[in-house]
Amino acid sequence: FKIEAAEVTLVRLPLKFRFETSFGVQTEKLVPLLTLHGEGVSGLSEGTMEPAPMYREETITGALALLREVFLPRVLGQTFANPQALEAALGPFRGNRMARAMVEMAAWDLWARTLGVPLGTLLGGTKTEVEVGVSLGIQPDEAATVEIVRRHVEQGYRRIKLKVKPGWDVQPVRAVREAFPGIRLTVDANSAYTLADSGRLAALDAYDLTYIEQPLAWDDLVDHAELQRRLRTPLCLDESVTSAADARKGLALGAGRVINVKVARVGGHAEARRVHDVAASFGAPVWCGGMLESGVGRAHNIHLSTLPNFALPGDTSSASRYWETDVVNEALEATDGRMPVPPGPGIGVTLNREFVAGRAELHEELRA
Ligand code: OSB
Ligand code: MG
Repeated sequence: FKIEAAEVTLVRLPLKFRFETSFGVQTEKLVPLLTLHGEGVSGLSEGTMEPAPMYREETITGALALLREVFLPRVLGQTFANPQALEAALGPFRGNRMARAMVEMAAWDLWARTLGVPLGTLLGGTKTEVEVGVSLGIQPDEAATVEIVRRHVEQGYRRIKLKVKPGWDVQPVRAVREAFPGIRLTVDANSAYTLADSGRLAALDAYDLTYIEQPLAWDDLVDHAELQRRLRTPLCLDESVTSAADARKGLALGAGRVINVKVARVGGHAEARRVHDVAASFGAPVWCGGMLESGVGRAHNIHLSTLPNFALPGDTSSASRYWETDVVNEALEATDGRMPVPPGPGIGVTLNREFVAGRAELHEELRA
């Protein structure tokens, strides 16, 4: 397929909830969107880098410059046999995986649409719906935590993940576990702890957590392996895994027993599938993480989650939790913790062009 033109759009969306994590508080989302045009169809993707390098090192400002000056010029006007060939064309570039993923993911959508096949099917997935949980931000107190968990358990979400940080960990977990003895419960620290906190983290062993997500540094595997030796609860790696090679090293070291796969963090769908396969070869389940995506990123996540070793519920909860109005026309809503795969070719959603145009803070068109 030939990539004839590209559009980069930046949209600001107000979040319906206040999302507090160990990084701080978030109340809106800046969404970079990429559309690739070619063969009479277009492919869509969403960048998951943030304005500031808090989660990982990439930023929206940096990504937009890279797309404009390096990555898009490398693919515009070119013809590729398949998305893997496009991935190889970007292969010489180091790091910046979220920015590269924008190009790669839009190419998968474009290619799937030219073939008239759902993206999940093209990736080798078979599910028609995927199990999802919810990621809940830090609440003001234990009563508010139990209350918000109750609301989401009642909606049928298959797993509750609580954000934690030093000084707010055992308290919410104990309160929630006492109120809901049977739920699948996890915590996510977003790298807020060090090995010196291993006693505090070991106290969480008493609450039957499915895993503790990314307790230690964003670029660490070695300390996670030491921590895993001190805990019964499995560790789940998020920030630390940017590739299938990282996944292999992390699982071989014993740095964790579960991997949160975020397609953009690892550079796109082809690498996400390799992470999925590596984890399967270790007998480790993966699940699909989220970055508060709009409907474009959410649809990509759902399609990726149709692969078989996405064996634990992901973070791709209903779009209506996040947005009053989404950037796509289709509703992406879970019922009883099951998210239907949007049918139709590619990622199965279409841009609400009028809404996006009205909200665009930047819009650029590029050609070869
Ligand atoms: O660590 O999984 C994370 C959101 C932004 C950055 C990092 C993370 C998250 C989430 C939210 O946990 C998941 C979602 O609802 O999309
Ligand atoms: Mg995480």
